[in-house]
Amino acid sequence: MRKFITLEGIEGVGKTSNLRFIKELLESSGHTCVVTREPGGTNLGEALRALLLSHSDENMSADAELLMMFAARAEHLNKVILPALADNQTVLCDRFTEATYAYQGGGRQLDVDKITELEEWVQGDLRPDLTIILDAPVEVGRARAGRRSEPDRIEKEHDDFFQRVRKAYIELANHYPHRICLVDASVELTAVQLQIREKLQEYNILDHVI
Ligand code: Z5A
Repeated sequence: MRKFITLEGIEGVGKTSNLRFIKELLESSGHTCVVTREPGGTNLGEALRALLLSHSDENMSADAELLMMFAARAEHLNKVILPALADNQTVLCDRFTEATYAYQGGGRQLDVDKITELEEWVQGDLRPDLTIILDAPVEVGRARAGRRSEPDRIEKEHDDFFQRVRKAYIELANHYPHRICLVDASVELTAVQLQIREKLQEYNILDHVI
């Protein structure tokens, strides 16, 4: 019954809002869920997250950023994700490696082969059973996020950076349709949640009768 499900998208598209909804749906169909996030999810991961998002090193190199994402991920996999899956629990993760392809590959324009090499090193064969990408125009996500808090180091990037991130996400969904899907997140929350429920059924994570 255990599944590994990740939620992705540009800032402000509603990942946090929809994680709770997905958890409740999964639990109502018998899953025991561990909800976690990247970068983060462990003491070391949260410390790396603070470094990655703070303004203390505005000129952090793109390579250092990439390696810190995977350092946090290695710790997260070993301490949280793999033990939970081994214990037959479903892991629901706010961002994972698809974020690295989108932000460091698309946004920072790093060589995708470097990301693939790190992915294979850190994860081996492990890939999420389903990645839901919440997709919305950059201006929609930014307007929603902007209403809430001051931008962090990555959120301070310009619109063209986020346009590349969004494009990379869409390309990932087109490349791996058997495990990555897009949901239109530009519509109101209940309409987003309806699509998420349908995707969970389509990918056989949820029964069709719930
Ligand atoms: N990052 C990376 O570069 N590489 C990696 O490998 C990884 C991450 C793993 C931290 O991510 C940063 O790390 C992120 C990418 C980078 N930087 N950026 N940008 P994060 O996930 O912690 O932070 P975030 O992307 O900035 O997420 P967020 O701002 O927390 O947004 P969200 O969770 O997607 O949205 P939300 O909080 O659920 O919703 C935002 C607001 O919109 C809120 O007021 C909601 O009530 C509202 N909302 C939500 N849905 C709707 C709808 N449908 N209609 C209207 N209003 C809505």
